[in-house]
Amino acid sequence: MDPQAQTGIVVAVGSGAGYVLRQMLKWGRLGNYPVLAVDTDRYALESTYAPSRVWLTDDEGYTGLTIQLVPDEVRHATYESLDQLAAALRGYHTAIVLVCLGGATGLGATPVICTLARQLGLKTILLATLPFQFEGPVRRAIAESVLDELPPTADLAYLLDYEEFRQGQAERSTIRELFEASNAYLDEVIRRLVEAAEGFSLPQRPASQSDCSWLKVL
Ligand SMILES: Nc1nc2c(ncn2[C@@H]2O[C@H](COP(=O)(O)OP(=O)(O)OP(=O)(O)O)[C@@H](O)[C@H]2O)c(=O)[nH]1
Ligand SMILES: [Mg+2]
Repeated sequence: MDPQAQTGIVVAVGSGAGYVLRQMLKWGRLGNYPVLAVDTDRYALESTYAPSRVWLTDDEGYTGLTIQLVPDEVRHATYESLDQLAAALRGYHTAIVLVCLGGATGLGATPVICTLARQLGLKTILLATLPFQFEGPVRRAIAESVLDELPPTADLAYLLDYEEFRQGQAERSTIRELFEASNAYLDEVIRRLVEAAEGFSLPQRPASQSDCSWLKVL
């Protein structure tokens, strides 16, 4: 660990995690805690409004132009962006890495980013989500396919299965309400992880105090 490191950083990988981060920044309950957004999708990346952002792309801007990415292309683009990622992560003592699994970017980039963070001496805490059933079997299968290989790239890994989380929501919740509820839940979990990593309380308390029982340790 860097003896100079004063604080950790929250890292959102992929567009799903970026939407969560964007909402968290809007709520402002993290205060000025450092955040980093990482994505292949340039538009989604910019719309997070995160002060620190890394666009995963190769020299030709290839990934940002592709409509349907595959994880191997993303992994390649992540390796191409390693210097930028290292510059964004260096000097922090902890990385709290959020990935919403289901697409190619989170899947391809997260193991590379967690491995890099650990190599740089950051304690690396991974928080991954699994897609809702209504997103279709393909997304879920893609997400589940990395549940063995992803956790060992971090020091500590937590999983939120959206489908289990849905059981705790009102029966007739709309898709929009379910994503909003998961954003609020992840906001709270991340703030608790920050508080645990830092040993201090963030200034703003959440409106609701939901418990962490939907989380699994991987
Ligand atoms: N909490 C929350 N989760 C979301 C939101 N939007 C998407 N997700 C979740 O994020 C998962 C990944 O979504 P994508 O944005 O397609 O994934 P990606 O990592 O950017 O990958 P590609 O776009 O395929 O390169 C989805 O399957 C959803 O479960 C959101 O607004 N809030
Ligand atoms: Mg995306």
